[in-house]
Formats: sequence, structure tokens, C-alpha cells
Amino acid sequence: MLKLYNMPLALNCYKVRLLLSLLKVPYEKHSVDLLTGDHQTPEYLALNPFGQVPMLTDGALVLRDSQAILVWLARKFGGERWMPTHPDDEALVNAWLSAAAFELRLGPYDARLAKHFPWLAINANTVVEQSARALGLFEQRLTGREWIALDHPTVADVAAYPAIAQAGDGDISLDPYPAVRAWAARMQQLPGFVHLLD
Ligand SMILES: N[C@@H](CCC(=O)N[C@@H](CS)C(=O)NCC(=O)O)C(=O)O
Repeated sequence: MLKLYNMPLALNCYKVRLLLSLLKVPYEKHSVDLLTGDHQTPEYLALNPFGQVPMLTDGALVLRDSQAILVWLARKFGGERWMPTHPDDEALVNAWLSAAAFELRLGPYDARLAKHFPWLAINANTVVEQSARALGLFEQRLTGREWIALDHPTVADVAAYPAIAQAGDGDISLDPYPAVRAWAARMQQLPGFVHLLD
């Protein structure tokens, strides 16, 4: 049985829960409370020296980093659909996975941390500007297309969804981004979709 080391409010964990649910893959959750330092115990660091969630184990296999976990899950349980192997398509998906991990992280993800966990955010003074940049790029990409990387949903959509959907938590409005809002509504219609706290 897959085991997800999970903190419910952590957006990188939500990415993984969302794909597990979309793929209907059974798993068990192991709760990690970042606020009490569960991720800094010797036992946890022995498995994941980065001291972060999410972490996913499958027997002896230990995976960290939400993007890497999404790709692994998609390849193992989702066939070609969620993570294609054709080099052209794969590169497009990877490029948008990177945008979820970098541009969205500096923008709405860190805006949320800055508001609710101010001691964690390292660049709180730039989150408004970075959010406008990141969401502007996603708006541009999604104008005239339904899904972020390809003509159907992929792990790129799953990786982007949590930080965008929860942008309001950091007082970042999606009002200026109609194509992003329409895409988010499409995500919510996918069979197996779950919200952050479902
Ligand atoms: N690149 C990693 C980043 C993971 C990450 O930043 N996780 C946060 C929670 S969302 C965390 O564990 N923070 C605790 C820490 O870094 O000490 C991923 O995408 O999974």
C-alpha cells in the first residue's frame, strides 16, 4: 500500500492527494505536523533528508518532491494520459511542472505562507508582484485553450491547481484572470476531483 506523508493544509501535499484521487489509487495517509517538527525527527530525516512533505513510500521506495511524485504516479497508474512519453509532449508537461514549482511558488504559494505562516515565507515582500507575473503567464497560456500543457488534463494541471485555487488565502485575487478561473472550474469537474480539505 502506498503511504503518503501528508500535512492537510500543505499545498504540495494537496497536489499528490488530488492526483491519487483522480487516478483512484488507494493509499494510506501518515500525518506530519510541520508546526511541531515531525519533519525534523531523525527518523523522518533518515527517509527524507530534505525534511519536507510530501513524501510517498511504496515498500522500500521513498519518493520526495511533489512534481516527481506526480510523474511517478502518472506513469505507474495513469498510462500515457497524465504524463506522456512522447518527447515533445513530455517536454511541454515538464516545462509547466517547473512553472508550478517555481513561478507559482514565488507568487500565490508564498503569498499564502506570508499571510498564515509569516515565519516561513522568505520573500514576503515580493509575493504580490510575483503572483501577478505567475498568474499572468498562466492566463496567457490558458487563453484559447482548455488545459495547461496539452489538449487534455495532465500532471501539469494537477501541479498548478492547488496554488491557484488557494490564491485567495494569500489575498491574491483571481478576478483579473478569466481564463485561469474557467480552467479552475474545469478542474473541479474532473471525475475524482477533491478540494484541499476533502
Ligand atoms: N519541492 C518540494 C517542496 C516541498 C515543500 O516545500 N514542502 C513544504 C510544505 S508544502 C515543507 O515541507 N516545508 C517544511 C520545510 O521546508 O521545512 C515539493 O514540491 O514537494
